[in-house]
Amino acid sequence: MADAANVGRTLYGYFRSSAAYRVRIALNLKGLAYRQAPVSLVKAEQRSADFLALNPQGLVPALQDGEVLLTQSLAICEYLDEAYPDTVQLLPADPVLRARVRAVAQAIACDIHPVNNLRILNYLKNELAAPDDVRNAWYRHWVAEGFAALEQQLAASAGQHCFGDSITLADACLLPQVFNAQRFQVDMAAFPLLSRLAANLEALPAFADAHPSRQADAT
Ligand SMILES: N[C@@H](CCC(=O)N[C@@H](CS)C(=O)NCC(=O)O)C(=O)O
Repeated sequence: MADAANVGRTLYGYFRSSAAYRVRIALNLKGLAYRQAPVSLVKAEQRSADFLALNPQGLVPALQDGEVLLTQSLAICEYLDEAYPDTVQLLPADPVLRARVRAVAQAIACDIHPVNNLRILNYLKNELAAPDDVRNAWYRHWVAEGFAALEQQLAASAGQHCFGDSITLADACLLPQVFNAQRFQVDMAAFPLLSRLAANLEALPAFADAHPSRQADAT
Protein backbone atom coordinates (compact mmCIF):
# COMPACT_ATOMS: atom_id res chain seq x y z
CA MET A 1 0.00 0.00 0.00
CA ALA A 2 2.20 2.75 -1.33
CA ASP A 3 0.69 5.90 0.13
CA ALA A 4 -0.43 4.37 3.44
CA ALA A 5 1.38 6.97 5.50
CA ASN A 6 -0.35 9.97 4.03
CA VAL A 7 -3.89 8.74 3.65
CA GLY A 8 -6.94 9.89 5.42
CA ARG A 9 -8.60 6.71 4.29
CA THR A 10 -9.84 4.32 6.96
CA LEU A 11 -11.77 1.13 6.51
CA TYR A 12 -13.85 0.17 9.52
CA GLY A 13 -14.27 -3.57 9.24
CA TYR A 14 -13.79 -6.96 10.76
CA PHE A 15 -11.45 -9.61 9.43
CA ARG A 16 -14.18 -12.22 8.88
CA SER A 17 -16.82 -9.83 7.57
CA SER A 18 -17.42 -10.76 3.95
CA ALA A 19 -18.80 -7.27 3.25
CA ALA A 20 -15.58 -5.68 4.54
CA TYR A 21 -13.58 -8.31 2.63
CA ARG A 22 -15.24 -7.08 -0.60
CA VAL A 23 -14.07 -3.55 0.08
CA ARG A 24 -10.54 -4.66 1.00
CA ILE A 25 -10.36 -6.44 -2.35
CA ALA A 26 -11.62 -3.34 -4.19
CA LEU A 27 -9.13 -1.05 -2.44
CA ASN A 28 -6.27 -3.47 -3.11
CA LEU A 29 -7.20 -3.91 -6.77
CA LYS A 30 -7.23 -0.16 -7.17
CA GLY A 31 -3.95 0.31 -5.32
CA LEU A 32 -5.61 2.75 -2.92
CA ALA A 33 -3.85 2.86 0.43
CA TYR A 34 -5.91 2.62 3.59
CA ARG A 35 -5.58 1.96 7.24
CA GLN A 36 -7.91 -0.41 8.99
CA ALA A 37 -9.92 0.26 12.11
CA PRO A 38 -11.10 -3.12 13.41
CA VAL A 39 -14.63 -3.32 14.78
CA SER A 40 -14.98 -6.60 16.64
CA LEU A 41 -18.28 -8.24 15.82
CA VAL A 42 -17.77 -10.89 18.49
CA LYS A 43 -17.45 -8.13 21.08
CA ALA A 44 -20.49 -6.39 19.54
CA GLU A 45 -18.43 -3.25 18.91
CA GLN A 46 -20.65 -2.59 15.88
CA ARG A 47 -23.34 -1.70 18.44
CA SER A 48 -21.14 0.72 20.39
CA ALA A 49 -22.09 4.38 20.48
CA ASP A 50 -18.84 5.28 18.72
CA PHE A 51 -19.51 3.00 15.79
CA LEU A 52 -23.23 3.78 15.59
CA ALA A 53 -22.23 7.41 15.18
CA LEU A 54 -20.44 6.32 12.00
CA ASN A 55 -23.08 3.89 10.81
CA PRO A 56 -26.45 3.91 12.55
CA GLN A 57 -27.14 0.53 10.92
CA GLY A 58 -24.51 -1.03 13.16
CA LEU A 59 -22.95 -2.92 10.27
CA VAL A 60 -19.44 -3.03 8.87
CA PRO A 61 -17.89 -1.90 6.63
CA ALA A 62 -17.74 1.88 6.71
CA LEU A 63 -15.15 3.81 4.77
CA GLN A 64 -13.82 7.21 5.70
CA ASP A 65 -12.22 8.70 2.61
CA GLY A 66 -10.96 12.12 3.55
CA GLU A 67 -14.05 14.10 4.51
CA VAL A 68 -16.37 11.48 3.08
CA LEU A 69 -17.90 8.76 5.22
CA LEU A 70 -19.63 5.95 3.38
CA THR A 71 -21.42 2.74 4.30
CA GLN A 72 -22.68 -0.30 2.36
CA SER A 73 -19.99 -2.31 0.61
CA LEU A 74 -21.42 -2.14 -2.90
CA ALA A 75 -22.00 1.60 -2.66
CA ILE A 76 -18.42 1.99 -1.42
CA CYS A 77 -17.01 -0.08 -4.28
CA GLU A 78 -18.98 1.88 -6.86
CA TYR A 79 -17.88 5.14 -5.23
CA LEU A 80 -14.24 4.02 -5.50
CA ASP A 81 -14.74 3.31 -9.20
CA GLU A 82 -16.26 6.73 -9.80
CA ALA A 83 -14.02 8.79 -7.53
CA TYR A 84 -10.83 7.14 -8.78
CA PRO A 85 -11.45 6.62 -12.49
CA ASP A 86 -7.75 6.19 -13.26
CA THR A 87 -7.59 2.98 -11.26
CA VAL A 88 -8.69 -0.51 -12.29
CA GLN A 89 -12.43 -0.34 -12.95
CA LEU A 90 -14.65 -2.89 -11.24
CA LEU A 91 -17.65 -2.15 -13.40
CA PRO A 92 -17.35 -2.45 -17.16
CA ALA A 93 -18.24 0.52 -19.37
CA ASP A 94 -20.71 -1.41 -21.51
CA PRO A 95 -24.18 -0.87 -20.00
CA VAL A 96 -25.39 -4.43 -20.54
CA LEU A 97 -22.27 -6.02 -19.11
CA ARG A 98 -22.33 -3.51 -16.28
CA ALA A 99 -25.89 -4.52 -15.40
CA ARG A 100 -24.90 -8.20 -15.52
CA VAL A 101 -21.93 -7.66 -13.24
CA ARG A 102 -24.14 -5.74 -10.82
CA ALA A 103 -26.72 -8.53 -10.96
CA VAL A 104 -24.17 -11.10 -9.77
CA ALA A 105 -22.77 -8.76 -7.13
CA GLN A 106 -26.27 -8.05 -5.86
CA ALA A 107 -27.31 -11.71 -5.95
CA ILE A 108 -24.53 -12.28 -3.42
CA ALA A 109 -24.68 -9.05 -1.42
CA CYS A 110 -28.44 -8.53 -1.40
CA ASP A 111 -29.86 -12.04 -1.58
CA ILE A 112 -27.41 -14.64 -0.26
CA HIS A 113 -25.48 -12.74 2.39
CA PRO A 114 -28.21 -10.86 4.33
CA VAL A 115 -30.17 -13.90 5.47
CA ASN A 116 -26.98 -15.41 6.89
CA ASN A 117 -25.62 -12.35 8.61
CA LEU A 118 -24.51 -12.48 12.24
CA ARG A 119 -27.56 -10.64 13.56
CA ILE A 120 -29.87 -13.09 11.77
CA LEU A 121 -28.00 -16.12 13.12
CA ASN A 122 -27.99 -14.53 16.59
CA TYR A 123 -31.72 -13.90 16.36
CA LEU A 124 -32.32 -17.53 15.42
CA LYS A 125 -30.24 -18.58 18.42
CA ASN A 126 -31.26 -16.10 21.09
CA GLU A 127 -34.86 -15.21 20.27
CA LEU A 128 -36.03 -18.35 18.50
CA ALA A 129 -33.89 -20.83 20.46
CA ALA A 130 -32.73 -22.53 17.29
CA PRO A 131 -29.97 -25.03 18.11
CA ASP A 132 -26.63 -25.03 16.28
CA ASP A 133 -27.63 -27.73 13.79
CA VAL A 134 -30.76 -25.81 12.82
CA ARG A 135 -28.82 -22.59 12.35
CA ASN A 136 -26.20 -24.39 10.28
CA ALA A 137 -28.92 -25.98 8.16
CA TRP A 138 -30.44 -22.53 7.65
CA TYR A 139 -27.09 -21.10 6.59
CA ARG A 140 -26.27 -23.93 4.20
CA HIS A 141 -29.75 -23.94 2.67
CA TRP A 142 -29.65 -20.29 1.61
CA VAL A 143 -26.09 -20.42 0.40
CA ALA A 144 -26.70 -23.60 -1.60
CA GLU A 145 -29.82 -22.16 -3.21
CA GLY A 146 -28.02 -18.93 -4.14
CA PHE A 147 -24.89 -20.69 -5.33
CA ALA A 148 -26.90 -23.11 -7.48
CA ALA A 149 -28.36 -20.17 -9.37
CA LEU A 150 -24.98 -18.47 -9.70
CA GLU A 151 -23.34 -21.67 -10.92
CA GLN A 152 -25.86 -21.75 -13.75
CA GLN A 153 -25.81 -18.01 -14.44
CA LEU A 154 -22.02 -17.71 -14.56
CA ALA A 155 -21.64 -20.67 -16.92
CA ALA A 156 -22.59 -18.29 -19.71
CA SER A 157 -20.09 -15.57 -18.85
CA ALA A 158 -17.13 -17.05 -17.00
CA GLY A 159 -13.59 -17.30 -18.26
CA GLN A 160 -10.81 -17.13 -15.72
CA HIS A 161 -13.15 -14.91 -13.72
CA CYS A 162 -16.88 -14.32 -13.44
CA PHE A 163 -16.99 -12.28 -16.63
CA GLY A 164 -14.39 -13.47 -19.07
CA ASP A 165 -10.83 -12.89 -17.97
CA SER A 166 -11.30 -9.43 -16.44
CA ILE A 167 -11.79 -8.83 -12.74
CA THR A 168 -15.08 -7.18 -11.86
CA LEU A 169 -17.15 -6.32 -8.83
CA ALA A 170 -18.74 -9.76 -9.16
CA ASP A 171 -15.39 -11.37 -8.34
CA ALA A 172 -14.89 -9.07 -5.35
CA CYS A 173 -18.22 -10.37 -4.02
CA LEU A 174 -17.81 -14.02 -4.97
CA LEU A 175 -14.59 -14.91 -3.15
CA PRO A 176 -15.70 -13.60 0.28
CA GLN A 177 -19.00 -15.48 -0.01
CA VAL A 178 -17.16 -18.69 -0.92
CA PHE A 179 -14.87 -18.14 2.08
CA ASN A 180 -17.95 -17.82 4.29
CA ALA A 181 -19.54 -20.89 2.77
CA GLN A 182 -16.41 -22.94 3.43
CA ARG A 183 -16.35 -21.71 7.01
CA PHE A 184 -19.86 -23.10 7.46
CA GLN A 185 -18.96 -26.37 5.70
CA VAL A 186 -21.14 -25.86 2.65
CA ASP A 187 -20.36 -28.68 0.22
CA MET A 188 -18.54 -26.77 -2.52
CA ALA A 189 -18.19 -29.95 -4.61
CA ALA A 190 -21.70 -29.16 -5.82
CA PHE A 191 -20.39 -25.92 -7.34
CA PRO A 192 -17.38 -26.75 -9.53
CA LEU A 193 -17.47 -23.50 -11.49
CA LEU A 194 -17.67 -21.30 -8.40
CA SER A 195 -14.87 -23.36 -6.83
CA ARG A 196 -12.66 -22.88 -9.89
CA LEU A 197 -13.35 -19.15 -10.01
CA ALA A 198 -12.62 -18.80 -6.28
CA ALA A 199 -9.33 -20.69 -6.67
CA ASN A 200 -8.30 -18.39 -9.53
CA LEU A 201 -9.10 -15.31 -7.44
CA GLU A 202 -7.34 -16.55 -4.32
CA ALA A 203 -4.09 -16.69 -6.25
CA LEU A 204 -4.16 -12.97 -7.07
CA PRO A 205 -2.28 -10.68 -4.66
CA ALA A 206 -5.11 -8.15 -4.28
CA PHE A 207 -7.43 -10.96 -3.21
CA ALA A 208 -4.84 -12.87 -1.17
CA ASP A 209 -3.89 -9.75 0.81
CA ALA A 210 -7.57 -9.13 1.61
CA HIS A 211 -8.05 -12.65 3.01
CA PRO A 212 -9.36 -12.70 6.60
CA SER A 213 -6.34 -14.65 7.82
CA ARG A 214 -4.03 -11.85 6.63
CA GLN A 215 -5.75 -9.10 8.64
CA ALA A 216 -4.25 -7.68 11.82
CA ASP A 217 -7.41 -8.35 13.83
CA ALA A 218 -7.57 -12.04 12.79
CA THR A 219 -7.85 -14.18 15.89
N1 LIG B 1 -25.37 -4.71 2.98
C1 LIG B 1 -24.29 -4.43 3.89
C2 LIG B 1 -24.13 -5.59 4.83
C3 LIG B 1 -23.15 -5.30 5.94
C4 LIG B 1 -23.16 -6.42 6.93
O1 LIG B 1 -24.13 -7.17 7.04
N2 LIG B 1 -22.07 -6.53 7.67
C5 LIG B 1 -21.99 -7.57 8.67
C6 LIG B 1 -20.65 -8.27 8.61
S1 LIG B 1 -20.45 -9.10 7.06
C7 LIG B 1 -22.16 -6.98 10.04
O2 LIG B 1 -21.66 -5.91 10.32
N3 LIG B 1 -22.87 -7.69 10.91
C8 LIG B 1 -23.05 -7.27 12.26
C9 LIG B 1 -24.29 -7.84 12.85
O3 LIG B 1 -24.95 -8.65 12.20
O4 LIG B 1 -24.60 -7.45 13.97
C10 LIG B 1 -23.01 -4.18 3.10
O5 LIG B 1 -22.87 -4.75 2.01
O6 LIG B 1 -22.14 -3.42 3.56
